[in-house]
Amino acid sequence: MDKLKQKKMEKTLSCNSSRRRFLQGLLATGALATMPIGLLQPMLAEAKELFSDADYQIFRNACPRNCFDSCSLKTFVKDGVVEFVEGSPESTYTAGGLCVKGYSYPRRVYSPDRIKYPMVQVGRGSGNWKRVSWEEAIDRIAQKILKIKELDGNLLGLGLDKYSGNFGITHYGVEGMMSSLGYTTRFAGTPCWPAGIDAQNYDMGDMWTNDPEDMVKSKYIIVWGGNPAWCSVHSMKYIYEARRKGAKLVVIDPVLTQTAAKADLYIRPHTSTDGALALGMARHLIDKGMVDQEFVSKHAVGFDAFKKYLKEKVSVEWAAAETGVSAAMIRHLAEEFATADPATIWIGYGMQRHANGGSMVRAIDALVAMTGNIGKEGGGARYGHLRTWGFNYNAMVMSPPEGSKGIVGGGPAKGDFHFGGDEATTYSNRNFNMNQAARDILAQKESPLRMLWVACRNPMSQNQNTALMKKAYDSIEAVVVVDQFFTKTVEQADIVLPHTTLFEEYNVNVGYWHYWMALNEQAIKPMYEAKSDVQIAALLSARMNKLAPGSCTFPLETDTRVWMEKEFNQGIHDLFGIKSWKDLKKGPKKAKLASSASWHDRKFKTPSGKYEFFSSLAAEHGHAALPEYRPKRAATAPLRVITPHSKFSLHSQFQNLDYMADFNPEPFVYVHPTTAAAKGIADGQQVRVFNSLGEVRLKARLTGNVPTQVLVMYEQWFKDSNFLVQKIIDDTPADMGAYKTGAPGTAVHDQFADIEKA
Ligand SMILES: Nc1nc2c(c(=O)[nH]1)N[C@H]1C(S)=C(S)[C@@H](COP(=O)(O)OP(=O)(O)OC[C@H]3O[C@@H](n4cnc5c(=O)[nH]c(N)nc54)[C@H](O)[C@@H]3O)O[C@H]1N2
Ligand SMILES: Nc1nc2c(c(=O)[nH]1)N[C@H]1C(S)=C(S)[C@@H](COP(=O)(O)OP(=O)(O)OC[C@H]3O[C@@H](n4cnc5c(=O)[nH]c(N)nc54)[C@H](O)[C@@H]3O)O[C@H]1N2
Ligand SMILES: [Mo]
Repeated sequence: MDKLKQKKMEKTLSCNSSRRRFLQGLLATGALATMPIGLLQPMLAEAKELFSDADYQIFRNACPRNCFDSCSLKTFVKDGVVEFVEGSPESTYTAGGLCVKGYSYPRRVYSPDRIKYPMVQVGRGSGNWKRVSWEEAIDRIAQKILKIKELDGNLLGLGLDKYSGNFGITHYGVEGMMSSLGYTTRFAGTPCWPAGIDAQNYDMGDMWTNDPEDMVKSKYIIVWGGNPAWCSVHSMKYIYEARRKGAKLVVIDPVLTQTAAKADLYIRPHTSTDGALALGMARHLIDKGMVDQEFVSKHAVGFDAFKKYLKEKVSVEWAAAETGVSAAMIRHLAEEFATADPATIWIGYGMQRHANGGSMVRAIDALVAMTGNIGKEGGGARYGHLRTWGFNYNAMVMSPPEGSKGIVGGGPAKGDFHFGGDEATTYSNRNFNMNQAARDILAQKESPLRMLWVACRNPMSQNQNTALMKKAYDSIEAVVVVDQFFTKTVEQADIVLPHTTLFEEYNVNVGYWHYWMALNEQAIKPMYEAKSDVQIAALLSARMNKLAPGSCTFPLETDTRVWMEKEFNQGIHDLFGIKSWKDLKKGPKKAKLASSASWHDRKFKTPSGKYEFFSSLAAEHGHAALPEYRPKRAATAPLRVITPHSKFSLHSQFQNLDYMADFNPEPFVYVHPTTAAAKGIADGQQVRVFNSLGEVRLKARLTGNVPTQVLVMYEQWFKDSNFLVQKIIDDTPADMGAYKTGAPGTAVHDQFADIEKA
């Protein structure tokens, strides 16, 4: 760190208590490994003396972001102000520490950039926002909804785009709000992990992962296309502990990530070729007779067919040519993996965001299965789970008003909890593909999408092909966004409604990686005029019924403690060993697991009840029945582009805060020096990254951490910046995802562009 930066850091460290604790937290947990701890240690010691628990009201909170770690927090409040946050010590997973984003929360609450009041934009994109009262904003929205019904005879012209802004259980009230108005248009699918979900469902009948805390028992850990050092910091301690006990860590990623930097062995395949790598390893294990015969004969079906496929179509040399990893290395890796017991593979979500992503996951699953590592503590094909999500989803399930019309004969839609009853067999919601939202919006001729409600979601930032998205939004008569900041989507809205932060409401959160549940208490009063999604829905309901009695069934109760009460059931209570959500006031709780291993009884949920190397269901859905290699997508421009997740942001969140700008002030495109030299590009030079969709202008950073044929930019939102990776990323789908999530995944890392000096 240079002198200037150090001076700045010293200054900011001493500026105020929340800032001070932010930095202190980072240092104490090493969440920001790049900081010179030695230099700041004295200030830390001084800071520590300034804080005593007795001076604070302490609340329980839960980070509701879409993240592996779903942390439980302790929030320190003085005079009604959140001064700082810490990780809960009671959760062995959070273990008292947070990530850099978590420690920045107080700044998020008190950021001067927060949306404070309902506002109306005069001319989308103009920035000409006028403050209006809640009453006026809600009245405008209600009038518009009634108008749509009058024009079309149904509400399919009203759409909801919601995803992962807040995974708190009462936020499903947003879906409930839509159902309570009638049959509407929904955006089905997820931009995140669908291809891998389907892959694991074909292989094992469900997505289910070992407890991450049992990685300490592993003897061999492969992190394959994931970057937990940034995206799951709390998992790293288990990996380190396993290594201390002698385990080997292998990272497979085209980019030399911070996780790769911690590995014993780093392997760099060409992007989109991991399937070939896994199959090449599998072929070698067959040649060497290093297969767990008991598992493949007793607990699996189709292994002989898989073996036949490997012998006929796959060789180690072929895999080497396809992946760029040497044949010797493929053999070595296969043998080490098969010999270690237990051995595990963490299948990253990044790896399956490819046109052949689901197939790659199936090939990797097969490798874990044939070595007998499925159902073992410390083993497993780790991907994710929803085993702790057995809530009632009352918030989501609302009856439509009498006489509502929707898609005739549509039947219940996938991912839509609102079905059952006679009417649902006659009418249903209309589903668009979330990952190709723009196409579906523009293609609709009947009941066109007239009004869009966006909550817990930032599509103009997170959806691909910005130009097409803009065109789709331009075709919508009214866009309402509920958010905390003036995001890229808010820029394209007519009305924005201010949302509370997690500290301003009650809620409860579980995870899709670990097995903990945490309560989120209201720690402070709502800031400015901010309201929660449920409060907004209740306001809308009241207004709708005033204007047109019986037009909305959403209840007027807005205390989310009452809502939470209705979400819990005996199953959840038993799983976590609690009697009520109130027990979580004592601290987060972990699910009682029969074993830390998923599939520990080897009773799979596939049609055969066994692990399916050969899946008839996959074939029925138009895929190969076997985990066959699916070639990579044909290039559409000279270089490959990867746009993964950053340490300093969670998608479009956090990087916009000034706390983060201090650490990471601007975006870069990371280019290999050889590629840069060929284009005459120097380090730090302004460049344009472009393809047929558009261009992104930013500075280049030259680094050998990326391969010669790959450009890397991180998907992030910098305040007051035009930077947006989606301008050059298209909406090509992944091969799988439609089965379990209602739409295929999106191939965001399977992209192409060129680069030149700007
Ligand atoms: N700090 C932070 N944490 C996060 C998030 C965040 O935005 N920031 N997001 C959260 C969410 S929603 C998710 S889904 C997860 C994502 O967690 P991860 O899956 O760990 O993260 P990604 O950044 O999507 O991708 C991981 C890696 O995949 C690599 N990759 C891309 N293509 C290929 C390929 O063809 N082969 C191989 N082997 N590797 C490839 C990329 O280079 C990248 O290093 O993290 C969660 N946690
Ligand atoms: N190029 C590229 N694109 C990607 C990815 C990639 O790796 N590369 N990753 C993909 C992945 S894995 C994911 S998960 C998606 C994420 O896609 P999104 O879920 O759209 O991502 P976020 O940027 O987190 O946007 C959430 C928004 O919700 C707001 N919000 C937060 N809390 C609340 C709340 O309580 N109520 C309401 N109403 N709003 C709230 C936040 O301020 C934020 O604007 O992006 C995908 N897009
Ligand atoms: Mo995600």
